[in-house]
Amino acid sequence: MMARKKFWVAVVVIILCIFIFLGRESPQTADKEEEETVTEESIVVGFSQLGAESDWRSANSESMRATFTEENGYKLIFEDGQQKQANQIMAIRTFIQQEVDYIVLAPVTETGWDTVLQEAKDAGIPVIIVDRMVNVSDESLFVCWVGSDFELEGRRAAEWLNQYTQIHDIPPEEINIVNIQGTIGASAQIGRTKGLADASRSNGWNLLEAVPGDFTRAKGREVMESLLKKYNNINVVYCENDNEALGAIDAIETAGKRVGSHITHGEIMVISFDGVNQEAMQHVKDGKIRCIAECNPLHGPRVRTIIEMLEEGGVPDKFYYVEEGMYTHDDTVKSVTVDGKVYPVTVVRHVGGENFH
Ligand code: GYE
Repeated sequence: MMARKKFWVAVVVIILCIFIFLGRESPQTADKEEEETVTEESIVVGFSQLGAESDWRSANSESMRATFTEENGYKLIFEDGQQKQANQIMAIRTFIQQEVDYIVLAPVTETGWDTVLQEAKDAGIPVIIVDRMVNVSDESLFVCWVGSDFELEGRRAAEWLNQYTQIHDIPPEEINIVNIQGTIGASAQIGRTKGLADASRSNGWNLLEAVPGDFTRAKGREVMESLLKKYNNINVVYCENDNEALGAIDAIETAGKRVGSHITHGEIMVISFDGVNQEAMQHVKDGKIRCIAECNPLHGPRVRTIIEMLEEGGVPDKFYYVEEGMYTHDDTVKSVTVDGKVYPVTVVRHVGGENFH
């Protein structure tokens, strides 16, 4: 009797052990545990992107998405502000409530950020600014900024035009430019507009008008259409991004005019910025866009390096400027010198593949 009882107790114990063992080691449970540790240890980044107006912007968003992945140890909360600062401010407030580890902000315009960035600072959340700048009274409201020197881009594009027209003996007073600007108040607009305005003044070019084009193809086409009706002597259009340039080319060709470099013989020369859109790069190869000042959108890895530095207790520089060059149709102008620094000019011979690193 006693032996039988012992036997059954042993059976029950063995079965229990098997259940416990299976319960512990089942692959599902193991996965779950792993998942939990990933999310526990992941660095949470709230990214307020300003919108999706251009190819540059899409490449920029993609760079952030491809960098801040779970495999890399991050959880990215991506918010599209749809060109409205109010939406971006709302997104930042939500990130604060969610207690994210870092806030990354690509601001639509420069001003109006003091209050919300103070709120982030009070919550102890570091803020990294990418692409355009913020204009705040207290620079300690953000840890650092990474992006391009937009005024330098504008000066480079203008200096390319200066050299090109000098080489072809085109007198400055015969150069009649319209400027299709970006989103007014955005650093990329402010810097590029200033670069051209200053060069026009010092070189003696006629800057006929500067009009906002919102960095979009549709607006670029619309404003170019009305500029062509207003002025019959435009021979250079300076577009503050490639999408506007594509729109401007549509408008010029629809009006029965030609884009090209014979600007003293009725053609209109197109100059632009970015170098991301492949159709625009094809136009450079074909000569419809004569020159693009490069603007690099791949900020994801740069922001990651900054976050890693902060994680290790390091102190990043306040401003990180990205090095950029120029894309041109031919090598009439071999390089562009601004403030004594020489910038390379790349002749576009093949289109496709990666332009940026
Ligand atoms: O050049 C334009 C985009 O701020 C650098 O914004 C960015 C600019 C870029 O829409 O295409």
